[in-house]
Amino acid sequence: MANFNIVMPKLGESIQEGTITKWFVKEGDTVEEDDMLFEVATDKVDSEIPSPVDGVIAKILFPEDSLVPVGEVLAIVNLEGEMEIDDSDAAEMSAEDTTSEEQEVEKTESTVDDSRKLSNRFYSPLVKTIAKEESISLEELETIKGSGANGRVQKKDILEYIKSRGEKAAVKEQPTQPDTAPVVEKKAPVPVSVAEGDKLIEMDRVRKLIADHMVMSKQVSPHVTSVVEADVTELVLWRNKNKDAFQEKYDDKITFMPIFTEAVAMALAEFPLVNSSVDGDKIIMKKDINIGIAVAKPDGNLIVPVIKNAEQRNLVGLTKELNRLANAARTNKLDPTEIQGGTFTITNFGSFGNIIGTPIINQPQVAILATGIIEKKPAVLETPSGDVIAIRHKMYLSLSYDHRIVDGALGGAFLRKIADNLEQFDTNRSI
Ligand code: CO6
Repeated sequence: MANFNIVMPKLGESIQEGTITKWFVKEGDTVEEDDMLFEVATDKVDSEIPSPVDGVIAKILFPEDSLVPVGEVLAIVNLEGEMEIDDSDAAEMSAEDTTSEEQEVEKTESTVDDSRKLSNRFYSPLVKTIAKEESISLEELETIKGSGANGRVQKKDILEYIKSRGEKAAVKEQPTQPDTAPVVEKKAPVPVSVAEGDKLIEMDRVRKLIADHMVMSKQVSPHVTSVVEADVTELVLWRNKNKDAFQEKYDDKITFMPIFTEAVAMALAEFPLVNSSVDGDKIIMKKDINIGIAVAKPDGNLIVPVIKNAEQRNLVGLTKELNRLANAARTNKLDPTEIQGGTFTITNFGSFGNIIGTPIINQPQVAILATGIIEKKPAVLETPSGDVIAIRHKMYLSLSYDHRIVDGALGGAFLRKIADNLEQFDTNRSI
């Protein structure tokens, strides 16, 4: 019987497991290639996974909310449209379908690779690798209580076991390398009373991640925010004049964001200390200029895809990449690599008609720019024949920066440079 195993995909270099947050199919459903099967969430990103084949869902092996290692079989699709499956088929296909990297893990495994001989429990390659690294014997592994389907030992189970084993034994260990991720002390929450009629909303996983990330950033970096006003009349007139032609020529819309991004990339090249991260007592000045763009998602959450090497792209390239990433972000189609490696972030408060904002730094970066709404305003212009009042397009730009390494002089000069780049936009540019 021809079965095809659907396995947990590898969603990024460092990602070893994912949580199935939603099944779009159930056992017995007929699927066609590219029909969405399930949604998977990792620490980095959520993705919807399509079926690579046509067939019938013969078996779903993990329910929603299961945390599953990469390469593990999640479901079996019968390619001949039958519902019955034979367990030996599944086991066979499962072994064949593991990636070569995982097969390598299995091959090099010596401490626990005979797991099936002692009991019927199955251990994933990830669990076996951790067991090996921690010198946990098969007998010891058998004693760990598993929280997965059918009592399967998951990564969190073995990690918890290792932690409690360490505490019990009170072993004095050699100090390890300091973790570069900032350690944040959790404060006791302020007690909250719930009155009749109040509505309780459980935060979803991404909201919790955002909340933790924001609290961590405020605790790690002393934030300072500076603000400038920029007269962007020339670039607004240029954009409005070229908007339709751009759409026609490149089949894409040009907004102000790519122009802001270009101005920021140019300024970062001149002020490389703003394009840095802090690691303990060291400053890591980044070679690449990778600009993250905060994108508001329809579900109310926020994600920051990254335009890599922004300083090497022209306005057309920045526009296309920004639109592509924003669309992928809104439809949960971002690849995890597309939200990694940012060295600076821009958040457009103008999207909500706001004039100004004090954004929170996206760690481990050291600065973030907020762009306010462009508005027409009366302004005083100095001319050879005296001052005049004119209607100009103006906006506020605010920069929050990490005072550990960026002082007011640097932060202020960098911010002014962005404003200058926008004010000096070359209106003779062709698209
Ligand atoms: N001024 C004037 N007009 C604007 C502005 C400003 N600042 N921003 C957008 N627009 C206009 C834009 O030009 C479009 O008009 P037309 O071109 O004439 O059609 C229109 O508003 C809609 O723009 P759209 O949002 O579609 O595209 P844009 O390229 O400007 O922005 C985006 C792309 C992905 C940034 C945006 O869609 C978005 O998601 N914005 C929300 C960003 C956000 O949530 N920020 C707060 C997050 S909290 O910062 C935070 C990181 C943490 C600390």
